[in-house]
Amino acid sequence: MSQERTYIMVKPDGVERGLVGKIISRFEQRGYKLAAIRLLKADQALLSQHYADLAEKPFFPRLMAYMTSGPVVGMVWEGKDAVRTGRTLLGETNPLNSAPGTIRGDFCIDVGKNLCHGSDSVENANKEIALWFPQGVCSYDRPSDRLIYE
Ligand code: DAT
Ligand code: MG
Repeated sequence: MSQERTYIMVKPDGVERGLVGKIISRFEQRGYKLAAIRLLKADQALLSQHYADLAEKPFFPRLMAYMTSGPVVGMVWEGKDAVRTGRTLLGETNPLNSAPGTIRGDFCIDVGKNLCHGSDSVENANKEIALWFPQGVCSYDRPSDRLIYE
């Protein structure tokens, strides 16, 4: 079974709106395994590394202000196709394009308050996991895997 991992983060609006549990539930109920979780107020330095690819975008200063406005919950979820399916569970970048049933499609409206982050490739997932969890993640056996994977 694939041990692919993805970095999922509840943004400050999600934390302040009390949606952390609901977002965790989406991943739990789908069958993914929690490998790490952390609540923190991220600083500009950390977020600038996380969003390095977007540094030249016009919305970057607003994105930084949003992401430093309160604590975030960073998580690592593990399982088959975790990166691609994690993005599917989140929905589209612009919540207005997100289907009902996705996290963004169910809980938000504006792109600048889109609740959550999910890695967009396995390569970026590995970089983001190393950035947000330099201490490493948790490896453990989960007996219920036999009920989820064939
Ligand atoms: P995603 O979070 O879906 O991977 P992204 O990596 O392109 O999207 O952008 C990171 C975040 O930046 C996104 O979640 C919200 C913000 N963002 C992206 N495009 C934006 C835009 N056109 N206006 C305002 N914020 C934007
Ligand atoms: Mg992205």
